[in-house]
Amino acid sequence: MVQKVKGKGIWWLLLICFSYTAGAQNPIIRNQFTADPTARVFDGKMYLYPSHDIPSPIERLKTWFCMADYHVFSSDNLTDWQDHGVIVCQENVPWVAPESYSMWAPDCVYKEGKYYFYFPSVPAGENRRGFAIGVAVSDKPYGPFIPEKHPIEGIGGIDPCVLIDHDGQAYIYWSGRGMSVAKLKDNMVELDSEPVQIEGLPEGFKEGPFVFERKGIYYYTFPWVEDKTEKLAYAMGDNPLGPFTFRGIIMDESPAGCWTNHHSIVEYQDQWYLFYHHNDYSPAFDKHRSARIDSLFFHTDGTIQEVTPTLRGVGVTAASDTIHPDRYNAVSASGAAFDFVNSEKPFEGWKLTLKEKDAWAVYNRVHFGQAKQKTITACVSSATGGQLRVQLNNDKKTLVSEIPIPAGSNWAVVQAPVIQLEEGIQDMYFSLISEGNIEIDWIRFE
Ligand code: FUB
Repeated sequence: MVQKVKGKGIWWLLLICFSYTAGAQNPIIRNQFTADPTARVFDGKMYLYPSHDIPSPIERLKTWFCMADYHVFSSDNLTDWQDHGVIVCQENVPWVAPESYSMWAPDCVYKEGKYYFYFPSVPAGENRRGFAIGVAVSDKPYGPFIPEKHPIEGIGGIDPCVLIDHDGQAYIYWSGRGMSVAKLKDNMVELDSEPVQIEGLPEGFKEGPFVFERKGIYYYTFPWVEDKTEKLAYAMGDNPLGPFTFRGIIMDESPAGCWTNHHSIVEYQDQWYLFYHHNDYSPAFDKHRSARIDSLFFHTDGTIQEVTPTLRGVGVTAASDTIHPDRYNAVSASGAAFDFVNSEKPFEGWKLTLKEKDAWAVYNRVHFGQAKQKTITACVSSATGGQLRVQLNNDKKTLVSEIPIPAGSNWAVVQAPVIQLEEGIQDMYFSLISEGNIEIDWIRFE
């Protein structure tokens, strides 16, 4: 239904809102669960190899992890992600137990023209117990991947991570029965040394190793339970085989209680990023997780600055794209909150509620180009009606627009003229300047 209403320089365009899916904010993949995100840069493009949580079709896993396959995603800007579809599934791996639904955290590396995708799962066979780690090989980072017939001999465990050192030697790290490492042969599918335990790590449950090198320092990073749930922690060393020296926390426990975290750390276009997961789309069940990204910085001595998880994530949002203020950088101490638009359908995303006068939210990095936008469009809902002020969050608090929100019981798309803008990338400040209670799904500029 579309209804146009005109009044006082404001155009109202009332209709049922469509839920737009834009990238750039956390979580980054918005139509399926994506856990254990391993990010790798191949040919100047970011590829994401997560595991794929699904609601369990079998009783045994109804309250546990359940994963049948892997998708791969890619992005040039960390904002728009392309889903290349399923690259490996439990049915097409000869050694995996059918219906084990245990395609856990993977990794993928490139060596001499081939992409090697490493993944743990449960092997078939009556006497087989626990997890093994297999490999699938492709000519392209997005497949098709051909699985090896057997898992890697000599590994029992989960969460593979492969580091290829400057001399071409590859190392495989995994967890399960301790935290292990071994050399890989040139063929990348067999061990070339006996597994050894990583030395120098703190006591407590650990899994999900991710190892990378920067400026001659090897970083051994891992989820670690020091208290109640997993933190991301790290140790530093000067050899891929260790020993490592424990250096502290990369990301603290989730305040929302998601028990696992699992990550990767990668440099892209001169910026380091932490990929990790959180149960954004499934607050009541933490085995349905979603990949996130935040920027990561090093101190001058090479230690890692602790990362605070954000809703805003990374990347720049085009002013013409849908801006979701519910993925804010900051909000007022009271009167502002986010919630699902439709709690029955979490993938429809969130809304921002401003529920008292002067409640506000800040959303950073919107690109206005030459600032020629004339109209602001917002998808809003308000039982009371209210007045939304939109400003740039600069020293002058440039007034971009004021949008009267009509009282009503449905979502409505409203438009108002742009008063003033500035060129380039700007931070936005949204506030309720009247009494009332308004909800905002998205905003964009034309
Ligand atoms: O996704 C299943 C398991 O949960 C992973 O293998 C662990 O690292 C944890 O994230």
